[in-house]
Amino acid sequence: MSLAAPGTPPVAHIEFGLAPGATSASQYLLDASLSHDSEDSLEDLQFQWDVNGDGIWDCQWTYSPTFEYDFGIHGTFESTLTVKDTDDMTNMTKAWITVAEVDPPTTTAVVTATEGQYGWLRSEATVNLSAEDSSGVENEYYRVDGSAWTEYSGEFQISSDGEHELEFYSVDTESNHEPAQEMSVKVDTTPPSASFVTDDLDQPSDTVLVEWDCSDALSGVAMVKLSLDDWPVHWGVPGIYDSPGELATSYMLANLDEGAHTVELFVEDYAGNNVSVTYTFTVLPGADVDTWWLWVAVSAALAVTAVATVAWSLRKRKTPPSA
Ligand SMILES: [Ca+2]
Ligand SMILES: [Ca+2]
Ligand SMILES: [Ca+2]
Ligand SMILES: [Ca+2]
Repeated sequence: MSLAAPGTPPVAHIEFGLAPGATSASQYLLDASLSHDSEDSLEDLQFQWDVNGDGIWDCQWTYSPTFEYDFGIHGTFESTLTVKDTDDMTNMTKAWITVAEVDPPTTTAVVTATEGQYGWLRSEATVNLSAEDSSGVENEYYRVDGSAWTEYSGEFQISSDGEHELEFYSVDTESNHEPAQEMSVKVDTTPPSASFVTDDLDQPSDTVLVEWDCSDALSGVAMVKLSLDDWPVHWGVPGIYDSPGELATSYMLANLDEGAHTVELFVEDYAGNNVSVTYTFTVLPGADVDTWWLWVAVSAALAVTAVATVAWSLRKRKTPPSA
């Protein structure tokens, strides 16, 4: 009877460092690739890890010599690696890993611009970022409307009209990444459009219906003011921003004096941009009798006549024929 020559146990070896692409100082890559065995090649060795030193294996036996682990908290951890060869002979080694700090920085964005209502800005927006961290801030990053991330090196501008998405985050000196924050930056530097629909230069009546069109493509029309000869005669506000009401698009001017009059339409959007348009017309001589009232008076007279006629006919029908 002969015994096979006994093999020797493998030699276990640990290397470690931050995992590639780590977003926290506690995300590590452990590497057992320098482990070896006299009889077996690296491919035939199996590995098992207890990275955080709590006495519980953090994985099953695996042929992969690398293992990613996130400690999640700061502290010093006793990491254990066990290596097994094809003879089921094992060996163990340890390493101590210190996670200094895991709290990400906190970044604040300050947007400076001329402000309107409901978050709308009517000027180019200037953005300043500032970040705080107990271990120190390494870098700040930002991007606008999903473009490539840019390293922050001082204030920057968002100038084009529109509802922009600003994102920003910082990384501390321990490689802890702050989750990106989002902020809406709404820029509207374009005034509303406004024009009168009524355009007759001469008006034969002292009652004039003035009609207009107005709109705003970005923040929306917030207010309409109509003035007659510099006196405000009509104010219109649509109300609640999210579900605005209808704005009037006409106004009846009555009892106008003969001669020239100017109406001014002033329209403002929610960002605070405004536009004014004017319309000048002349109430012709002899128009001081309001034709609308004249029409009412004539109609009333006709109605009275009609009622009187009906009453007279009914009365006549009820009268019995004379004997
Ligand atoms: Ca061996
Ligand atoms: Ca463990
Ligand atoms: Ca930190
Ligand atoms: Ca606008």
